[in-house]
Amino acid sequence: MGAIARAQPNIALIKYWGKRDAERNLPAVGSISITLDDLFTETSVDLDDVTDSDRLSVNGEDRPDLLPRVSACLDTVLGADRPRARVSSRSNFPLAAGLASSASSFAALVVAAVAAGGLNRTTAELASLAGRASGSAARSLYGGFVELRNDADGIVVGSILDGDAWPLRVVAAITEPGVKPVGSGEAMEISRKTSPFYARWVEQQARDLDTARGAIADRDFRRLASIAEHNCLKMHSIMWASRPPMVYWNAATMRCLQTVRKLQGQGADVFFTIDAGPQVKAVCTAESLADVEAALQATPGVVDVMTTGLGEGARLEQDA
Ligand code: 2P0
Repeated sequence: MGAIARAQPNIALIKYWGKRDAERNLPAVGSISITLDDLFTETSVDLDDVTDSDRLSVNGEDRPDLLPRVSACLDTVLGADRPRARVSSRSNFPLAAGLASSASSFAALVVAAVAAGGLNRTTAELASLAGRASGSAARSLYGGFVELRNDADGIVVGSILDGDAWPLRVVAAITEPGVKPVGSGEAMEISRKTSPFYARWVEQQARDLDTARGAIADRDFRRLASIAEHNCLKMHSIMWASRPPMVYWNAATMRCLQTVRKLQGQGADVFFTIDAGPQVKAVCTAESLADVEAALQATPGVVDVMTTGLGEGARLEQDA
């Protein structure tokens, strides 16, 4: 039995940073994201192979180093007595560089694994399963604007607005395509244990979520821009003040922020957000897109620019 699924990454506007339960991978805070369109991960899971161990290939290369997390996810989805699996995954954007590749990878993996195992799961159940593997992956089960909330037992995820209802654009400025030095799961734990700002971050998150939710409901770009930039810079401040400090930015990251500030000064509807990596994502309206793309392309140190709109949630492509 085999299945193929496709999922897109998502970019958090109000960020997930920190875990309340590392064992179950439950986030300490809620988050709000947008699911992207043109970037994707496609994953096939085959359970027919008569092998005694799982196998994983990523973009055509065997990756035994990434296998433990994938096998653990398959155990969660299919049970520990499941057949061994051959997993093959392909993404059309740089991996592990702060472009949310774990979100699209684990969302696609869970959808494909459930189908390959002949199981039926609701989208909410799929989101919880994906969240066990990678917190941000839970959000990639849904399209458009997505909120992940904490509840007593786990997480509740859902779409809060269709992408079509407010078709924003995202321009990702790649400043360094290499793999990041510290993975975000580990970095979150260092932040939780050592950053003097961490407790305040957790305390203030509900307010930031309320503001962003309201701005999205009203399609108020400036209000969303202001809270998203604030929330992003707060998250990075936690990391800068951790011990050891974690600074994901490089000189070009900073130059991109200056580019965005300059565009805002010229009246463009654009704001920046940065995840656990040096890339800058500029979120903008369709009217401002051409100016944003041109300005980021011309920013020294930017090696590539990728533009996308908002897309749909993870889905099954083929079930055999
Ligand atoms: C986010 N990030 O909300 C935040 C902002 C990065 C910065 O979620 O440990 O790979 O696998 O649950 O989902 C990246 O962390 O972390 C992330 P795990 P994940 O998008």
